[in-house]
Amino acid sequence: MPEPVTTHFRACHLCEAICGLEIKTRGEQIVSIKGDKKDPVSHGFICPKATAIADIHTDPDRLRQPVKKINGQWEQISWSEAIELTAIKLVETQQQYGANAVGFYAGNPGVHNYGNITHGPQLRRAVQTRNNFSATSLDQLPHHLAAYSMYGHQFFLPIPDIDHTDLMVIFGGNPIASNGSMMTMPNAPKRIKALQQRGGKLIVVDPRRTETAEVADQHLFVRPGSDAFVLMAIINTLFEEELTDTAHLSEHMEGMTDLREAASVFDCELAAQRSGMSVAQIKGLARQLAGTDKAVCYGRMGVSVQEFGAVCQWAIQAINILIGALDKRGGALLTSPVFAYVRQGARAVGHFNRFQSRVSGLPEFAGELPAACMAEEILTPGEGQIRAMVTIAGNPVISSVNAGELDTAFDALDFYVAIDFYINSTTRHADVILPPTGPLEHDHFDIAFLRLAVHNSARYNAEIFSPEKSAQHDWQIFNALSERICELKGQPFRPLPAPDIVVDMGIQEDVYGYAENPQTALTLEKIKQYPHGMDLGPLKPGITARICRENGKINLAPHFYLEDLPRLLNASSELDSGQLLLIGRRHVRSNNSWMHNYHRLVKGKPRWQLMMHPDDLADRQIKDASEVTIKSRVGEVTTTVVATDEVMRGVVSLPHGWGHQKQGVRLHIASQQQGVNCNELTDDKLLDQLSGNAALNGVPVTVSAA
Ligand SMILES: Nc1nc2c(c(=O)[nH]1)N[C@H]1C(S)=C(S)[C@@H](COP(=O)(O)OP(=O)(O)OC[C@H]3O[C@@H](n4cnc5c(=O)[nH]c(N)nc54)[C@H](O)[C@@H]3O)O[C@H]1N2
Ligand SMILES: Nc1nc2c(c(=O)[nH]1)N[C@H]1C(S)=C(S)[C@@H](COP(=O)(O)OP(=O)(O)OC[C@H]3O[C@@H](n4cnc5c(=O)[nH]c(N)nc54)[C@H](O)[C@@H]3O)O[C@H]1N2
Ligand code: SF4
Ligand SMILES: [Mo]
Repeated sequence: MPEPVTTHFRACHLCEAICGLEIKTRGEQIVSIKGDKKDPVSHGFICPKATAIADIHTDPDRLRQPVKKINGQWEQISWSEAIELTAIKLVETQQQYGANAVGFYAGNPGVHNYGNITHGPQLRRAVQTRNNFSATSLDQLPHHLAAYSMYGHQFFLPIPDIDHTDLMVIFGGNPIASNGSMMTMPNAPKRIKALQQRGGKLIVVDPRRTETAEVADQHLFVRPGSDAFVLMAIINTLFEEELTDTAHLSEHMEGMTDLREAASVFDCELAAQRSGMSVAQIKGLARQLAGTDKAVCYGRMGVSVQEFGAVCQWAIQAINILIGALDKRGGALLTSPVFAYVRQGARAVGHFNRFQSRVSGLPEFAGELPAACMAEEILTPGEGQIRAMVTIAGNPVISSVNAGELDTAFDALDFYVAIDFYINSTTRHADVILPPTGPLEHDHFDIAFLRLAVHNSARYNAEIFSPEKSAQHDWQIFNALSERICELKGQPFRPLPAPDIVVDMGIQEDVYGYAENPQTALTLEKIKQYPHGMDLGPLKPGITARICRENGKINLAPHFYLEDLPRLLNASSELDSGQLLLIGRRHVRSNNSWMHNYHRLVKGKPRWQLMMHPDDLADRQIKDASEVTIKSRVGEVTTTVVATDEVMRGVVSLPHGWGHQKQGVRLHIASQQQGVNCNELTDDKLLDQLSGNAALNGVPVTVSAA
């Protein structure tokens, strides 16, 4: 008798779309992975990455036991030895060189594994260092800075109500490939189609005619890094042409005069000159946004991860406020997740620039320093130099700026422990690797992305496979390490209960819990009764009661944005200089740096090449499909070029996440792929100086025949 087939429902943890999956298993085998048609938000949609979860589960390269490097060779060790060794090394380093001699880097997948969110801070408290880094400052830090300074809470993130809007303007986002970001919207293609079918319009502003631009009603090319001029000119136009509509918020905001004055120097002619867009296009955007009852402006990686990311994200919030989109159906709304979010009455959550990085004086945000300065903090001698690193679910040697220098930096450490289940370009430098359980071996609750979703829902999923007896979840590793570190330091320590208990307590304390209404109160037990997810309805207005600033008002003009505008105005005009600018790109079959080890995702047409405009190639007498060398201030790589007018003139595009060929990487399939690491070109000194966020887009490069 073959074993019976069991059906499980579970959220996909790979990207922000958190699609519902239907996973069938027989014994220890995965029989199929399909979309869960009954999921209240994704309705059965999945992308090609979902089926690769089976490959992660069975991947022979995935570590299942701690390993220690002895004379350059990896040896398996017991969990107790691994925890003891790591705790002692970290504590000794701090005792010898001071608290800040230990650094942390937390990568993206930790946000998709809720035990990292509930228990990660505990390990940071046990260690206590200023040198905390994460992928946030390679990504969405400008969103948090705007949320904190304008609304008083770093997670006060209004989400575009794409399911009800009639006009969406996207600056630098490609949801058809990414499935949305800071906007959990599974099935981007269908949601965009629905918007168009109800007579609405999608406009995309992007230096590349992306997959999203292809389906949009209008695509406007923009020079990388110049969006801030365009956005400020839109604000200026809204004021000049008296197109603002802020009646429903007027009691709840301040700073309008300052905003108006600041924007007044950004006329459309200047913005056109800098961006390559036309005055008519810029004015047209302002007029359409203001003239459409349900309209929303949204900006993502392209406008966050560039030299003026903070100003861009502030300006986008300001535009949504000025056109009356904030807190309106079809505009931008705050979500109502079940687990502890922006609570009514919460005051000033987050902080900024309380301390600065040692070498370059970059600002902290919420206790983290910019990832762009991690290498120099490791390599620059002096008091406070990082001598030991802890990385959690990350691969900065591929994902972070100036990867070559970072590779050198990780090699120079006295001690390095990685909490990760792969030996990748970064973790190959580790002394100890502590591998957590695989994705199907632990339970799942989306703390982060249920907060960012375009439709409210809640979902808890139990583990699908029991892990091996000795295996440890991420949160158990955090508990064990924290406990031993505290013991060695003589600090008090209280272990946290399992993540599901932490979440249950959070739910019960919050708006869906007992505090509000004992009859309808939600608990995790109740949520568990909805295996496909519990539908909590569309996003609703109600922002004003949740503003977290002391005076209860939205600040339209936080001073540091105003102070950053001269930097923008003084920025050199690359459009005139003919400088080539490098941007990134994402593909639906790829996910940052860690999904290239699965045959089903890397097969087919190569997609790691450099894209370049045919006229730019002709100018340099370079042939299509030839090998080219791309150089920046910090490095160079050689790869194949493809001629395409998908990118505008003066712009070249190379995707990130590739380049796994380094010695010692144990990713058998990924290391055979030809793609190069584009972050060997991105520059740690090219930053959004206000927020400290890296500028991974708009990097000046030269391209020549190899
Ligand atoms: N040039 C350029 N660079 C970029 C970007 C870009 O657009 N252009 N994008 C940036 C962005 S937005 C991001 S978010 C970063 C991502 O950068 P990182 O977060 O540094 O890198 P990832 O590739 O996501 O890291 C994946 C690692 O996490 C491990 N992992 C997976 N699941 C788990 C788990 O459950 N527990 C643990 N402990 N480990 C796990 C994997 O084994 C893998 O080694 O890259 C950034 N880098
Ligand atoms: N398939 C897939 N999905 C993913 C990921 C993945 O790696 N693969 N990563 C996930 C993560 S961690 C994130 S953060 C999200 C990111 O989600 P998105 O931001 O939607 O994804 P990107 O493809 O980086 O889109 C950025 C766009 O900005 C454009 N751009 C570059 N520079 C500029 C500029 O100066 N101005 C303007 N206006 N546009 C510019 C690029 O051409 C690109 O189209 O995706 C998530 N989803
Ligand atoms: S879009 Fe793909 S990778 Fe992202 S959650 Fe859905 S199935 Fe998973
Ligand atoms: Mo990201």
